[in-house]
Amino acid sequence: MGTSNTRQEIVQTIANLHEVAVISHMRPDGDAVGSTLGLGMALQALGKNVHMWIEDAVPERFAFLEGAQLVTNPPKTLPSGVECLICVDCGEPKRLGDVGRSLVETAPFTINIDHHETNTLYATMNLVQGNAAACACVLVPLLDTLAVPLTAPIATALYVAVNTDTGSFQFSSTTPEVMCLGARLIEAGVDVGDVNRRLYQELPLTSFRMQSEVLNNMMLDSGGLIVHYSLSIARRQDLHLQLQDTKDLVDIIRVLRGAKVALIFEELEDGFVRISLRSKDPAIRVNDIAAQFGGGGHPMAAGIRMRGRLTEVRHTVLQAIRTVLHSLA
Ligand SMILES: [Mn+2]
Repeated sequence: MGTSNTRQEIVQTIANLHEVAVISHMRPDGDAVGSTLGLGMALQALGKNVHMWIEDAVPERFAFLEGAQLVTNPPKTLPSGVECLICVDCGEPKRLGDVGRSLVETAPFTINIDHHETNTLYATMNLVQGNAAACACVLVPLLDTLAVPLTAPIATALYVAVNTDTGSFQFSSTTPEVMCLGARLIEAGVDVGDVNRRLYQELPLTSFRMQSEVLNNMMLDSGGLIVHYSLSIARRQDLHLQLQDTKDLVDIIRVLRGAKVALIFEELEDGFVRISLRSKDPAIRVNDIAAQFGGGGHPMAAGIRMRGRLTEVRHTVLQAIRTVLHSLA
């Protein structure tokens, strides 16, 4: 367990670096991609040699961002010139993927900038704000202290990060400060209409097939307090879906009236089941439930990767949620 550092300490360290790598978590969401690009392009603007790495490909949905093609898979070993590995939006090294985790272990110096309250402070220097709505919200004041001008491409990447991590500025994490930050990014040149059209109004046909599958086959539990859907390998193959197509499924069922917890169970090829959890009740902290099974995340949005058969894993996790619901009743 490392120590927490001040923004000023992090800035002084970053200012003296010449070659850095910015890395974020696998299966990247908007905050992972936007924070990687926003920080990466800002450090480039300061004249640094910058690598940007994410273990899985940048999702199609975020490919419009300027600089998105600069984000590549991390190399197996750290290039010799890289003085520091900066991890963004990543609560623990294993979320970077196997390659990223080994890079954290071997890098001469690491910096961890994040907003997961479960962050393990795994880096040499750590700047973690567990109450921040997105990692990008931690980055903007950092970039200000670094005196990097917010260009339109940098602002757009950071805007996508904040927009997606707050559910389009809808979650309770959307404080006055978050709205002010959004306003600043728009002032810096974000084309709000264009960004939102690309993020939310350009869904591929496969996404519609997936949505209809989920709506037709979702299950209710505990009198509708829990809504869940399971995707087996066989079913995914029948539907001709890639893994990436299943990412935001939990948001489709989360909106059911009366539901307090929504889950997606997804059978993986390697004998694991991937579970996405969402809570709609602050009294039900799904990251605490996820932690019982080696997972983590935020109180209202968490994930688990658990070994076992789909039906058994589902039974075990649903039982844990019923227990929590029962304790609150
Ligand atoms: Mn995030």
